[in-house]
Amino acid sequence: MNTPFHMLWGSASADFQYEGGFGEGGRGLLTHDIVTDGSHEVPRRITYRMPDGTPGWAAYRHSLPEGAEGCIHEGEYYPSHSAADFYHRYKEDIKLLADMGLNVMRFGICWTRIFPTGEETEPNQQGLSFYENVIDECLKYGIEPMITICHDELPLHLANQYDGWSDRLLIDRYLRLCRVLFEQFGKKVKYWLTFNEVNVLQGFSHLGTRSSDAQTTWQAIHHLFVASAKAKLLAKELMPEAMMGAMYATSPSYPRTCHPDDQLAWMAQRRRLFYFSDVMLRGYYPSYAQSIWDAYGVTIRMEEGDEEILKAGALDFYSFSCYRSTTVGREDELGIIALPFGQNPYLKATPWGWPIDPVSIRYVLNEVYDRYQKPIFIVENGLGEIDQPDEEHFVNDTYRIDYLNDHFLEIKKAVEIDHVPVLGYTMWGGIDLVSLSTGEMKKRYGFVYVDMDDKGNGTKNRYPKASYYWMKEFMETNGENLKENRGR
Ligand code: BGP
Repeated sequence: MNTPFHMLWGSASADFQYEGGFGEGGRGLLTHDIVTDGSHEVPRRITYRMPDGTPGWAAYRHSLPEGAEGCIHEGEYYPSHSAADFYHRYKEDIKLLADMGLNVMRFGICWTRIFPTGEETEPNQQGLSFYENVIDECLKYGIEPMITICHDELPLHLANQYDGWSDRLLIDRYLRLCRVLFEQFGKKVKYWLTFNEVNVLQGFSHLGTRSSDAQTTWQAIHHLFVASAKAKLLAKELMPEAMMGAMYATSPSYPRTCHPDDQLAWMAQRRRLFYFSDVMLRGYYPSYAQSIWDAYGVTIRMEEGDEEILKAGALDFYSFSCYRSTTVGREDELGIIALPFGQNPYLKATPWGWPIDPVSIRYVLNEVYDRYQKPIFIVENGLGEIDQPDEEHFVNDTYRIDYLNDHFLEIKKAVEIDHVPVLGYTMWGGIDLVSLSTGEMKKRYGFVYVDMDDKGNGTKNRYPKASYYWMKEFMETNGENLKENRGR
């Protein structure tokens, strides 16, 4: 492949942060459609009503009270409803990516465009046509489409009706979606991700469960594992050439000090993270799993055949997000699956407090390859910053160029010095989109500025930033424009 470091390069997005087109083309309600906007001061919230009709709000990533049903409240702003309007602008956006010379585009399927409640037995043809058009548009420019089957979301009906992934029936509903996608797009799409950031699933908006107690959470995760393994088996039957992976949040952590107990705390934290990929890539629960279940008093209910399915359905490649690094020490409470978030005095941080650590990406690539010896796809990385456009809407984002330059150099070292097989890199939100954690538009990642504010006001017109032209040059010169120590 004649591309920098012989890899694919592109952009990544999630449907509910990017697509919009709410209520169009037969699309049903998603769990993320009931998540409001947020900011530094006002965190995102999920809206619900109690059986007697009383409205309520819960903090995003927390569980809902017993009996509550997620729903939309009049007068609230829900960013997923319009997002960055990819639904209407996909041709323009894909052309912008193609003109940069990019050759892969990762996007998430909106489950409720295909099955509006998740219960239907026949797919919604309008939803399928939309994604077919997106895929064809990519292929027209030689861009490899990469699909995330489920990016953190659920049809709202499945969350309300079955308490999300706590019910094993979700495996069947998810496989219905997989079968339709594989049959419809299997000849055109090679790279598939069964789930996004599997290891940070928690609360109503991710696992879709009302309760976030340990038993419910770990059991729901087991259902996800079985669903992913079954999806892999189905994929091999319907599209033998496909490469199946899942995505894990894999920002590294470092022991806070060289105190031996900090080292042990670090090991426990890494195990909490790799618990997910150990099962999904090796095909069985690691021996340390029992110690985690014991610590929480959890018993995983497995059905006959689950272990064989996990084994046979081990995934083909590892993919991950890596934005920042953290530190971990003996005083940290690990929580069920939460990542600790200690600051590192050696690193600068973004306005959102995310430490900038280019070396971390080389570290993760090596750590993961040592563990699994399977190829790796970097599917999320990038800098969330406050961009200041001039009167022509041009953003001179030199800070983003520094960030990318320094990360790309570390990827190059991982590939060329450490010999890690890296399949590709997709930067998060190549066209600006809504932030997942805060619901803000002002936390921007893109090469392309989208004229829109935190409440969805603006033309939504697209304007290439300085980083757009830098990335284009990176592709054209085969990475020759990288500079040592640019952002240090
Ligand atoms: C990951 C998610 C993405 C994305 C990204 C950046 O966790 O998979 O959906 O949004 O992080 O996070 P944020 O949008 O909160 O800045």
